Amino acid sequence: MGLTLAEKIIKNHLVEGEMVTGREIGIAIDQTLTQDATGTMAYLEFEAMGIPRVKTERSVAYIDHNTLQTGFENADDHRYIQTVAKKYGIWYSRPGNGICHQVHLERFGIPGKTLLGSDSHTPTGGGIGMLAIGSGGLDVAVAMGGGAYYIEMPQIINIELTGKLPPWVSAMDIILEILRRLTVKGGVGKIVEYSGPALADLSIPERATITNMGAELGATTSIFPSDEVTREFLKAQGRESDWYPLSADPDAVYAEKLTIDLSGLRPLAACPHSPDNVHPVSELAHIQVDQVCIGSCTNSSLADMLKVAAILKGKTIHPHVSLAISPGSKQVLTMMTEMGALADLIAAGARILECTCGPCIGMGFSPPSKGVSLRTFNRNFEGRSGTADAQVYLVSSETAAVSALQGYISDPTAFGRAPEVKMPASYHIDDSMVLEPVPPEKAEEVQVVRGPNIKPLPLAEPLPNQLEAPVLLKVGDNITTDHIMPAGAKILPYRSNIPRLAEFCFAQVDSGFSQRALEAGKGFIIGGVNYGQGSSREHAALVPLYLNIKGVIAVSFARIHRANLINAGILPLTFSNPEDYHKIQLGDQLELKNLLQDLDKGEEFLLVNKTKGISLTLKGRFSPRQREILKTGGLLNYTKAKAN
Ligand code: MIC
Ligand code: SF4
Repeated sequence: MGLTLAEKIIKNHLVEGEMVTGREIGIAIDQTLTQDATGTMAYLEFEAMGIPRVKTERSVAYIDHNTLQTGFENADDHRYIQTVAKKYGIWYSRPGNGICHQVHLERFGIPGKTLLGSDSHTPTGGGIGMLAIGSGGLDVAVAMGGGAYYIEMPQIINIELTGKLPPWVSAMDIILEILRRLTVKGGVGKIVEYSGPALADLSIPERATITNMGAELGATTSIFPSDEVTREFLKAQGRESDWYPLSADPDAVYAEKLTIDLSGLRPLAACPHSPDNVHPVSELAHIQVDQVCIGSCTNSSLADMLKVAAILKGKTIHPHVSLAISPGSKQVLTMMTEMGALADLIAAGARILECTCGPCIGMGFSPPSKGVSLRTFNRNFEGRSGTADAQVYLVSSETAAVSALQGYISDPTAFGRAPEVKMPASYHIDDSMVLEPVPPEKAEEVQVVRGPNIKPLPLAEPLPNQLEAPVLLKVGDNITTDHIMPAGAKILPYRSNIPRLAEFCFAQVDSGFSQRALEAGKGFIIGGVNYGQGSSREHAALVPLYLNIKGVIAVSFARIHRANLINAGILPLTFSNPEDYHKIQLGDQLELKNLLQDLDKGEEFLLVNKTKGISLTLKGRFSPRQREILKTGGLLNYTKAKAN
């Protein structure tokens, strides 16, 4: 029986377990990436492990998220990351060099390699045939130390792309169509593998848009074959020697198969407040637009910028629209400058932002009250833009640019001839903004500089056998990590200061939660379906840990967040019968009587709701390794205990 593309890479990197769907496997990690909003924590964790140097082939620390620097906090974190990187063997991509996923694709990604990143959009690397996975910072720290990365062997599903994209329809519309069909839970426990005749016409930036936003499906990762298109891209990046051909065997077996005829696609938009709330742009044409943002790790390539510039050239954006453009990298910005596109954008009225995440994570450029914001980004969760009542729509660069001119959400197919942009045969290559670490023998000389905002890590305690605690919060379905631990310009400066960050935990959902939890001293959270979807931020587990949360009981969990809870020593359990969700209320006193025995015995846990006088069965499918992690009090304690 033949192998799928993902199975081939997993097989080559398998260090533990069997490639049987649902079983835990350990894979060796070749490359890691961090960004600054998760990086400080990841490097503090790496330092705590006491390993003198990273053991990966390449680890890169990017500064791209927290760049507003409205106080000393972000700048201190950057300096900490710069010094820690220099000392421990990590390449440091300076602020200004670009968004981690864009730069990694351009300069470091290699087909067939594994990449683990402390950012949920790490699967962007799947665009060039890497097995690129997002995780919490602690998993990245362990991988930097040479440890394997553990996941449940995903199902591999195939999406075959046929036909040809019509004019004005783009890769963003392909992934929006997939989100429309599969929803934000459709990819959970799965790897999405792309194939089909249409791939010959899909450039690497287009493929990367699709793999990037595969994160919104909840997928473990998404991957394209490494073919001639990949070779051309790497050649244009001066890295043809990194190319390696990779594809699935012709007789590979997939768990599911879906075919999408690109010829039938139309411009689409994800409407507020979920990336899977997808509708044709033509049906939204009456909606007036207040702001348009073009960029983010989803659509900030040179091709995007050139297309937008061609659409705006010689025109001025609509009087009631504010347009922000954040190019994905220094390479993109340099080339759009050299090619004249930047001047066209400025002339049309665009506000040029840094090559960073910017508005995507609420780092500035928040919309006005009740404002409609059209963004080429990947997430439109409520409040994420920094404006609680903003209405955010996710669209392609083409739809965004045309709408910026019209002042209304506009279907670009009604806008005349689509722009044709020709990509250069070679990109502008200048890696001078990526700093090399010192050789191991010089590491002693490097002083790691810590600012006053960097506070110690919270550490979990081993699980007790009897756990009695009240329900401190009950939430509904599809709770995102942006609900649990909001981002944005006001809160992000405290990513390395858990006690301060804790004040904002669940702030939009229940402003009293944080104080209540601190006072209670221990407690449970009750969640619905897909609890913890969205980002990889381990702060959404570390802060609840600091706030004494011992367990989260939900109908189901998103993959990365569940792993982060276990890593933090917090018990994630699900209801055996989803209807039991209704049998627990805020304030109920819950008891897990034989926790350790239940944990060792199997998958069932007995929960007594003392307030209601009823018993329920809960489920927790844990691998032997995860049981040990929970018993030892989190992955950091477990890793240290193992090393000793
Ligand atoms: C995001 O898009 O939500 C982020 C900000 O990039 C996060 C990481 C973080 O919270 O720092 C992610 O996607 O993992
Ligand atoms: Fe940055 Fe937005 Fe991409 Fe997250 S999704 S890495 S915040 S650009």
